[in-house]
Amino acid sequence: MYEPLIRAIELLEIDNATSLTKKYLSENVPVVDLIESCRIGVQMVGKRYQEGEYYLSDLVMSEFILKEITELVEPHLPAAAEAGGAPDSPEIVIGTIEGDIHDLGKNIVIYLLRSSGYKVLDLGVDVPKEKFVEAVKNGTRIIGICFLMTSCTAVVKELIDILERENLRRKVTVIIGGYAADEQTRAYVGADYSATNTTNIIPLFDSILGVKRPDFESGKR
Ligand code: B12
Repeated sequence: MYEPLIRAIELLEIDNATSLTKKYLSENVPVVDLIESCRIGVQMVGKRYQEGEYYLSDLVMSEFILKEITELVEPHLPAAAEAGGAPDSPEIVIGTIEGDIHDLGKNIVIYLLRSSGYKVLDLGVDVPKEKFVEAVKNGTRIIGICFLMTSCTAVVKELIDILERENLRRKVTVIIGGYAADEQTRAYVGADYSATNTTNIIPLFDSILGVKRPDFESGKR
């Protein structure tokens, strides 16, 4: 990972963070590693906020920095056609669960999936669980549920319980992602997979959908 970038984000040094990003992009570093460094940097901001050192305005600043960086990185993601990934893949439905409005990570996941050839429907933020259930009824084989607020764990569990009750659970692969979606939570809510960092996202979807992609194995992206 890129320590100077992690540190610049942690210290909310926007100019430093964007110029480091430009430098790394000009050196053709793997985009996924760059984004993962941003995730770690912003996580450090969250830690300082939790410890009372940073304020809400600092969280907002980290959001701003991450948006600037995403704009710089986006043109460096391959177009879906070049990625040669999964042209016949089923549509993946992703949203941030009700009660949660965090979407930076979700949006990054969607960029990465689309640029790897996957079809993704973005349900947005604060999405009622019924919307996910409806998507499964409409034939979606994969749903991705984003949540960073631990208070949303119960809602995600309720959603998966509804899928069980309505005999829909076996028809769909459920992936949870975001700060609150660790392995322990995955086991508790009854999801199939959890994804809390950038590097394993595309390999995870590729393995679920049986897509072989030599680029990732060679670390090119
Ligand atoms: C930026 C930020 C904000 C921004 C959000 C901007 C936005 N548009 O998203 C703002 C300022 C608006 C905000 C608001 C709040 N926040 Co906030 N926020 C953060 C912060 C610092 C970073 C989140 C982030 O964007 N990370 C960067 C991205 C890239 O990482 P990521 O989301 O984890 O996503 C990656 C992976 O997890 C994964 N992934 C994510 N989603 C998905 C989905 C799928 C399907 C898959 C496969 C993978 C995947 O891939 C991504 C790429 O790497 C976190 C700290 C943290 N540790 O997460 C706190 C944090 C999440 N916030 C927190 C809090 C408390 C709040 C507020 C309640 C504050 C307040 N008092 O109002 C409100 C929440 C309102 C609400 N109801 O949702 C707490 C939550 C505590 C908890 N345990 O519940 C945290 C953890 C800070 C802390 N340590 O206290 N926040």
